[in-house]
This record gives sequence, structure tokens and C-alpha cells, in this order.
Amino acid sequence: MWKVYGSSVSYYTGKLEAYLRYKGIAYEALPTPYGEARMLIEKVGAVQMPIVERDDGRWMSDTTPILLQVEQEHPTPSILPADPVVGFVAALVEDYGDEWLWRPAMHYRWSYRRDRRFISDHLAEEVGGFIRAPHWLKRMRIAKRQFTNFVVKDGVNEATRAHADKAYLNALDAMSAMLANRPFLLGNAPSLADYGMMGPMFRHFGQDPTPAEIMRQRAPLVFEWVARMWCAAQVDEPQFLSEVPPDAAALLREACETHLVQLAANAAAFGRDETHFGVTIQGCRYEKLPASRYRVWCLEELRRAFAALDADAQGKVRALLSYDGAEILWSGDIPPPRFNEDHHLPFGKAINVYGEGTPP
Ligand SMILES: N[C@@H](CCC(=O)N[C@@H](CS)C(=O)NCC(=O)O)C(=O)O
Repeated sequence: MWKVYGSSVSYYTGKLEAYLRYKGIAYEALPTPYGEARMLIEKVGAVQMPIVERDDGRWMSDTTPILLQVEQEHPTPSILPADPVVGFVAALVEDYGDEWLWRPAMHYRWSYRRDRRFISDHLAEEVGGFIRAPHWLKRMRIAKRQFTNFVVKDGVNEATRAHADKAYLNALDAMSAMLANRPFLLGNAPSLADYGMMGPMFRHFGQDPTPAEIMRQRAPLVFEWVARMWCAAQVDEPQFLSEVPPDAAALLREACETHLVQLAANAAAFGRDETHFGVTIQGCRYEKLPASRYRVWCLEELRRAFAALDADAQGKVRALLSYDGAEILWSGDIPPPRFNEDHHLPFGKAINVYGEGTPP
């Protein structure tokens, strides 16, 4: 039995748990032992959620490489669409879910009073054992840490708040358009794209009081999909689409205009050795966003996946992604992130999205 260290309200832990359940891999969910940070850093390089201790004694972290590793060990049912264009789109959507929707997810959780109260109470109990303080003070400290680091320092303020709010609504609408036509985003079974969207949609938007009510009212198909993902039974033959359907256009447009625009600006700032950068996303100006080496690597991976496509598939992807932001996938250079060059992940040392876990 594997041990999955994380939290029952964590973005990436929920994504991984949903995947392990689908693959029929037994695991025990345990709270992240924050008091043993030194041991965790020795095992996996970074304190983050989730971390997996396998029954063969090896440790894994970082959900995207974990999923791809487990796919190799347990190839059926596959979550990787066979068509190269659909497969590329799945990887792009996964990265959008992993990295772009993180900001709105943290904003809804920590900016809204009901949500902040609910989650700080939960986290203080679940993973706050290492903080020597009464429960109310643990809650205050956790809420302050999260709001300061992942809302304020991640660029959400008076000028950007409406845009951060809307980012969630756009994701709901775009997913609803696809789920009106099939049970999962790209076929009759969950793909990498669905697992990427499960991070934000399950343990944040689908669980925190404010966005969960919005989901129920505005996007019942997404609400239903979250439950379907959580209890996904193995399908004998996953049938993924053999081409990207027109109903994916809104999601692809959103991923390009937000996530890829941000990834390009982040990579440029990283190349200039800058700790912060400003970027205009869909007309909204974000200032002083923390630069991330990890996200330069995310972009490098997407560019590598694009470059590995044959000319015909590249042409199809370019035609599908005729939106602002997409060019960074195939044109220009990005600075090398110098991370995971030997493809050691999910084993060995991972890095946090920001510095030692929180933004500079
Ligand atoms: N790329 C990693 C990201 C993991 C991650 O950032 N997890 C968050 C919580 S869901 C975390 O542990 N953040 C660090 C912190 O809060 O100190 C993955 O996919 O597993």
C-alpha cells in the first residue's frame, strides 16, 4: 500500500488521489508531516503536497511526472490519448489546470471570509500539529501565510481581483461546453486533461463554499463531472477522440490567453534574472508576479512536446491554437531552466513552484 502525504483539501493531492483511485492503486492518505521537513527534503527535495512513499521504498513527488511514471508501470486503462494532436492538447490543458488556475483557486479560498474560515479551521486540525499554539492562533497564522503568499504576493489586488474571479467562471463555461457532449473532456474516460482540471475543480472550487455554490448554480455539468472523476470506474477500452472537437475552442483560447501569456513573461523574467515581473493578461495588468524556475520547466516541457510532433500534427496544433499567447510553444527561445535535465522526476529531488515553497 502506498502512502500519500498531503491534505484532504489540497489541490494537487486531490488530483493525485482521483488518479490513483481510477487506476485501482491502493493508498493510504496521511497528513503531510510538516514537523519532519528535513526528512522530506532529503527524500524528495521540496516540502509540498502530495508526496508519495511507495511500497518498494521509493519516494515520488510532483504530480505530472508521477502520473506519467505510473502510466508506464500500469498502462491500462491509459489516460494518454493516442492521437498526437489530442495528446498535446491534453498536456496543455493539464498544465493550464495545474499552473494557471492556482491563482484564482487560492484567491477564492483565502480572500472570501466564509471560505477562509472553513479552510483555516480544517487545516489547523489536519496539518497544524507542528504549530505550538492554540487552535484559533493556528488558524490565524495559516490564513495569514496563505493569503499573503498566494493571493497578495501572487498579484491579486483591487486592480486584478475581478479578472481573477472571472478566470474561474471562464474555466467553468469552457468545460461545460465540452461536457455537454461527452462524459469526460476528451472521450468516454478521463485523460491527462481531466486530471489537470481536477486539481482546481475538486478540492478547491468544488469544495470551498463560495466557488462550490457558483459551480452548482452556473455549471452543474462540471459539478457532476467532479463526482464522476472521483468515482471513475475503469473503462475496458478508453475511447479518446481522434481529433480535437470544436467544443474545446473556449478552453484552448483561455489556456493560450492566460496560461501561455503568463508562462512566456515568466520565462523572459527568469532569463533576465529578475525575481518579479509584470504581464498583461486579457487586458488586465498584473504587477510584481513572482518569477518561477519551475514554470520555465513547465514551458520547456510543452515546447519539447510540440517539437516532438511531426509536421502534420504541428500544423494542426497551430491551427487549433490561433490565439494570443500560443506562439511561445513554437517560436523564439526560452532560457534553460536547468531543472530535471536528466528526467529523474518523479523520483529524487523536486523543486517548489516558488523558492522554498512561498514566493519571494
Ligand atoms: N508541481 C507540484 C505542486 C505541488 C504544490 O505546490 N502543492 C501545494 C499545495 S496543494 C504546496 O504544497 N505548496 C507549498 C506550500 O504551501 O508551502 C505537483 O504537481 O505536485
